[in-house]
Amino acid sequence: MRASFRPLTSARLLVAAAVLLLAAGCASGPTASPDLPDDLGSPVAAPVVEVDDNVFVPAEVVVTAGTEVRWEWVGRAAHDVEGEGFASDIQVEGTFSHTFDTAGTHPYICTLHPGMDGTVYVVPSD
Ligand SMILES: [Cu+2]
Repeated sequence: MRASFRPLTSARLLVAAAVLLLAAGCASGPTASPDLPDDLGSPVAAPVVEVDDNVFVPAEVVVTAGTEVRWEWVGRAAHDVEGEGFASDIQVEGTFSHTFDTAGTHPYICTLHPGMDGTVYVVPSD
């Protein structure tokens, strides 16, 4: 399972770079669709994010609107999941789930650990 960590980190950097490019260059573009990166992969049907010690794995997930994302605590320390419109308890084990109904970019953080963050990209279900 650990073997998958490094590629995801690289992918995260690429996504961050893409977001910056979009922010810099597309301010006058069409506004019909949500502000999502162009290079998102295919949506995941039943995403599970591991809440490990000071990192969410994977840090980015892509889902279709209406999909429930589930976080599973696997580390030893206490963490939480907090974003706009959703927040878990601070917990050391167990799970938290949230259904994302609105297309767009949904960043979230662990409020205990600066730099421990993730993003849920929600694409329209059409
Ligand atoms: Cu944390």
